[in-house]
Parts: sequence; structure tokens; C-alpha cells
Amino acid sequence: MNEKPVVLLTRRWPEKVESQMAELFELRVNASDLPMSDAQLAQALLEVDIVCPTVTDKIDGQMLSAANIRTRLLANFGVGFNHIDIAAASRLGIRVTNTPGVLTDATAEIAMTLLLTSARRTGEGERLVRSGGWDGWRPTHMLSTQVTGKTLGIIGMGRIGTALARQAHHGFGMPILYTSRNARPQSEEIELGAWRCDIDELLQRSDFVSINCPATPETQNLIDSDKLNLMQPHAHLINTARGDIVNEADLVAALGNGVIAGAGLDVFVDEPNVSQALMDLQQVVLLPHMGSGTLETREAMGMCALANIRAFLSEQPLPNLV
Ligand code: 8YV
Repeated sequence: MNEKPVVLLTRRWPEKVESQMAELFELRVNASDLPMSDAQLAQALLEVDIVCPTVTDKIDGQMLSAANIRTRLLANFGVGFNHIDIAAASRLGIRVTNTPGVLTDATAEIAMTLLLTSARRTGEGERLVRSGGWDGWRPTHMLSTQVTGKTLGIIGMGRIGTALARQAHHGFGMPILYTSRNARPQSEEIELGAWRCDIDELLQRSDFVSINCPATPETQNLIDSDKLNLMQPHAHLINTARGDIVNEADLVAALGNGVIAGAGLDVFVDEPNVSQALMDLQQVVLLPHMGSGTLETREAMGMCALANIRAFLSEQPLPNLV
């Protein structure tokens, strides 16, 4: 009988997926559930057939330059793969897969949550009640900005951007501006009240701006002080994509100087470290990278990675080859 392939989960996965994988493979799981060190990851690449990394594992060109790498597949748990050097992997013939689609709605929900929380100041309100500092209702207390009917600009109209547009347009009557390499089909633009424009026009005309593009060399620091200066003073910036698409120091300055009104962030440049300057701003909503974090979605992400592994092992086309 053939030996079972050795598969490594670099973090704990939902129980339902782990148990299926344990039946199929010689499964190694990082039981500590702490991020693995570079040395541990490099060692794993020498020892296991398939590594299943997450956003907390940086697999760079240097790591992939080691001799005698045994790993043939990196089955990433997540849609974003900016933590993996794809070019270096492909030079070695290592295939990389991801988990698109299954996390679209959950991530769009968190973008909408951040938008609503930032606009309606509900994070601040909750902190006020819990602190015991609420001194009662009055007509001018904690006034915020209405969401319904306002314009939402979406940078990156892929799966998640489109799902967010759908929630915002159908749920809150928001007209949509978007940037995207390719225009969406006209029927979809009509359904979503969506208009494609360039990023500068989007920033100038939107009341809310949501970042939903992948992190690439081209999008690194895409939103810097020049771009923030184009936004309206009452506008809010939402980021559920990757932290380094926004220049955090420039964002802190823009919020501090009233260049924009607020921000909602699920992702940061140096996770899990969040700068004190951001923490000090009341008009920023901070979440711990929980876009895809529903049980249903995390299970589906695991099952999607498993489907990629099974296809790889049976030499079938990989459903989500990067
Ligand atoms: C994941 C994400 O939870 O899929 C992504 O790209 O940002 C998150 O939703 C994370 O990346 C897990 O690796």
C-alpha cells in the first residue's frame, strides 16, 4: 500500500476539516496554534509533501531557495497569497492554490459592518455605555452620518467588491463607483447602480471608499497622502483587503487633520501590531482581521483547500491554482 502523503497545517483549522484530513493523510498540525517561525517553516518544506499556510506564514524567495525541498504543493488557507513568493515557487515547480469564492460574502459583511460602524459611530457608542460615561439622551448627542443613499466607491471590483456593492446597493440604496481592470458586465452595472471610473474620480466623489483589491507591488501604498487628499472631509475609508495597500502613517495624519472623517480597518501593515497612533483615534474602527471569520466560512475554506489537495494528489486540474 502506498504511504499516505504528509500534509502540514501551519495553524489549527476547524475541527470538521482537520478530522477529514487526518483520515486521508499523515497530518501534521501545529498544535500550539502560534505562528510558525521562519526556521520551522523552512524545515517543514524539507519534510512534508504539502504545506497548508495562512496569511501568518511568510514563504519568501529565500526560504524557497533551500536545497532538497520536498514540498510540491502550497495549499493556502485564504484567498490572498501575497505572503507567498509565487514566482519562486513556480521556478521550483511547486504549485500554489488558494480558497476564493467561499469567503466572499463573509468578507463583504465585515466591510459593510466597518462602514456602518464607522459612519454611525457605534464603536464609540458602545465604549461610552460600557465605560459608564453615558449621561442620557439629548438631541445633539453623538451625531453621526447617515449611510442610506450615500455613494460608495469600491477599489477592486472582484468577487468581494461585487458582493459588497450588492449589499450596499440593495440594502442601503447606495450608488456605486468602482475601479477595476475590466468593466463588469453592463447588466451587472445596472443591477448594482455601478459606474466604473478612475481612482481619482472615485476618491473625489465617494462618501465611503472600500478597498477590495489584492495586495500586489502595484497596490502597495496605493492610498497615500496624495490620494487621501482627494477624498471629501466627511468621507470614510474602509479596508478589509491588506494593510500595506494603505500608508498607515499618512492615514493617521489624514484622520488627525480632518482630511477625512473616519476609517474602518480589518487589516494592518504589521499584524497583529496596531500602531498606538491608530489606537488613539476614536474615529477609527479596528478589527482583528476577521473578514472571513465565520465558522461556516472557515470550514468552507478548509474544504476548499482539501479539494485542491485531493485534485493535486490524483493529478487532476487544480480547482484554484494561483
Ligand atoms: C483569511 C484573508 O482568513 O483570505 C484572505 O486572504 O485575508 C482572510 O480572510 C486569511 O488570509 C487566512 O489565511
